[in-house]
Amino acid sequence: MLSYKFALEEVRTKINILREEFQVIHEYNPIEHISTRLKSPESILKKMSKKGMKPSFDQMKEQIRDIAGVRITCSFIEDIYKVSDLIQSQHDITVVEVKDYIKTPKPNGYQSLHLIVQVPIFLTDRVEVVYVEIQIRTIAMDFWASLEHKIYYKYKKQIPSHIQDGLKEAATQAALLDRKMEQLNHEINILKKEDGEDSSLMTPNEVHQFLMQLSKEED
Ligand code: 0O2
Repeated sequence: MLSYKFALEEVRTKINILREEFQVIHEYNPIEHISTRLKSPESILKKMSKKGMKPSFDQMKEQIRDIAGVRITCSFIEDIYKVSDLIQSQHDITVVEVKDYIKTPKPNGYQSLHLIVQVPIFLTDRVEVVYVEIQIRTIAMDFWASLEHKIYYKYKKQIPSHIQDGLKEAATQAALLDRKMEQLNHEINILKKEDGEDSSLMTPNEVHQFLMQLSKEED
């Protein structure tokens, strides 16, 4: 578990650097909150048995890819994709899989962008490559997922259909709220530009383009 703990620390540091750099360049912070968690051994074993896997260490390392989990809560949906691009462009991160539950929400309404990445951990005698799952979502998506998780995510019996419908409806409302806030933010940004505010600063999009360009030039 130590390697997973180190991997979490490494990814957390990377994200904090991106966050601070954004803040300095644009006086704008696309990340509201970062949290990390290590999956408990009980939860790992449960997941392995659910997947029909034998409890072997090698299989666990290869197939349970969310033992180290990072959750990033962003302000707006567009920030999710910016943060995702910036993480994916880091040289020592290998992106193994992207699960876009925002473009294609789960049938229960769950929305989030998941990146399954590999990060190298430099130990005293070797380099280990460790899987980390990075979940990126808005505050509204996080609100829904956290409460849904509390309400029934791991409920073992059949969920009554009116509760399923209610949660799906709540997910739709959360998605509408995200779109509304994003639209209001765009409108305010246009007004700010018209008023000449922020004229010396780059827009979040320009910052993103600039950082992507820098990372390409480093290649
Ligand atoms: P916990 O308690 O958060 O650790 P796969 O690896 O693709 O075979 P997996 O791992 O279920 O299957 O992948 P998926 O569906 O991308 O889900 C990974 C994690 O996303 C989950 O981890 C949850 O944290 C979160 N998640 C996925 N679906 C839902 C959902 O419907 N509701 C909520 N609240 N969270 C969800 P764990 O291990 O299932 O749970």
